[in-house]
Amino acid sequence: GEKVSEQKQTFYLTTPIYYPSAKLHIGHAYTTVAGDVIARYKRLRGFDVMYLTGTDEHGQKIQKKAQAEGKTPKAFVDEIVAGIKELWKKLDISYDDFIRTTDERHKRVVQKIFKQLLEQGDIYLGEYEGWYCVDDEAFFTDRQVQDGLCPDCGRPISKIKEKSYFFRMNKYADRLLRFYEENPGFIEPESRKNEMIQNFIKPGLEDLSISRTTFDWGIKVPDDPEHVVYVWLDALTNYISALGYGVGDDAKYKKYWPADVHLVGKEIVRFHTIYWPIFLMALGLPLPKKVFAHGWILVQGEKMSKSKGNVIDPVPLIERFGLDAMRYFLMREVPFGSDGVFTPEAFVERLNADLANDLGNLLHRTLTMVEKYHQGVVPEMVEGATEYDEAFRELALNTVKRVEAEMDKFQFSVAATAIWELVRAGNRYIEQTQPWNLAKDPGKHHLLGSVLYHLLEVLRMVSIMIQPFMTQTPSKMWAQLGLEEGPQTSWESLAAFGGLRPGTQTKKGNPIFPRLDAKEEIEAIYR
Ligand code: ME8
Repeated sequence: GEKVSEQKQTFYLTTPIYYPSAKLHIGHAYTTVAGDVIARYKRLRGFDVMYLTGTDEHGQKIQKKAQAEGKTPKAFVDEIVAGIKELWKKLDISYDDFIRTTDERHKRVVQKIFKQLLEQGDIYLGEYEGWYCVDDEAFFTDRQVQDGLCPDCGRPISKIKEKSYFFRMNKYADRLLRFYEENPGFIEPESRKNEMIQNFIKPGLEDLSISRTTFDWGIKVPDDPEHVVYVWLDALTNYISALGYGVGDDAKYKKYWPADVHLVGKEIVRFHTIYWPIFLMALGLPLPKKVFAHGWILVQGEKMSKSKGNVIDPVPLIERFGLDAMRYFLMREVPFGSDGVFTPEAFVERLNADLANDLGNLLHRTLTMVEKYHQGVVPEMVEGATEYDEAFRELALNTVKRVEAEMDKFQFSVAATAIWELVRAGNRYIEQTQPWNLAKDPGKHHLLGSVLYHLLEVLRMVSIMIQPFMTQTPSKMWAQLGLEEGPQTSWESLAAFGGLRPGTQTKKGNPIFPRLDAKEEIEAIYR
């Protein structure tokens, strides 16, 4: 048999499954890139990663949209899902599986779960009366609805009355509170937890309506085909149906569940930290280790959303500025957990400052000097060549530690900032050591070589650390630094300073991030 100690530690993470009701925008890209950054980082650290994304395809809204376009719901979603997969390809998203709620593998699990919960008495048949917003696929109480308008999107909302299956939520409220207490890291950021407790759990959880008879684009309730399962029980189950839970081959379920983290936008944290844990408790299954709620990307002060028509499409930005620029900006600009604003000005400014001036410049300057002063060959490092070396080396090694700590906390923007502090220190080190002056004195040639070595080695370390964020730049840097992917580009090689082998032939190329004409580029984005 296998030895447990030789098995890799697993890491299972998920994004929300998105509604394929329209083309996705930069907000969806934000969550999915963040997930990809985690997935890539964990793989680099030796984990056996399972990264899941997908689509939430049922419901009245999609049925109506399809009808309006004269298509069957399935044909309608198939087209959008194909576009979503294209987008993830353009963003280099390394997902391991893509679950669709229309997949047979998913439907079977939802029906099985429904049946079990009904037999157990957690679900009962009753009557639902209330407000339902088709656009948000959400139900609201009388108190929440004013002037017949949806409290979320502001559109007219209708009152409906129909037979419905209900889930007895409140039965699990105390257990849920105890779980929060015993698992302090379950909801992040912490402020979201208090919101859940004060606004939803403490006032008492209402029984949750989990079926509908007013439309039929959904998973049929077993033995009562007039009903389709209402969206959240269907949607949330994706996180285990994708692993084969409960039907046939459940090897993946056994291997990866419970999830290490569900990434979600803050507007759906309630469903993930109240409904989902309660469904799992009722099923007697372990709960996910963490739900991380990130903030919103705002445009002109408002949440970007399909219904407001203020969405930004990432594709033209990728095409004009490059994939790595897009990924870097998304992860660097906004602290994960807070809201952030997208503006063309900030975008172009960030690319010019961090990518062209800092990183691109450091690589290009360094390789130009190595070519000019050392025939393009990596020199030897000598101890104590300049008074700046030790601090520079220490900063490099400390940066590795900081990046590791921040990545483990999903603080991507802090991790990226730490890497860029090192890059800027590299440019400063050039000013401090003035290699061009050392070059004038033949007796100092070994000192000059050592300075260049420090710069090249830091560039190597940076190229390794940026891998989760950037998927194209590291190999471009390696080509110029004369490195091949392998031990010298592994995360483990960051443990000590000096992994770069003297004698390696570098190969200077064009600047990897040319400076942008800010005015022209900003205007181009506005167009
Ligand atoms: O809610 N800023 O799907 P959805 C940041 N199907 N993130 C944003 C964003 C923005 N402006 N806009 C969207 C659903 N997102 C359900 C989920 S899960 C079992 C079911 C991201 O298509 C963010 O992750 O409306 C948000 O939670 C998600 O897209 C909502 O996607």
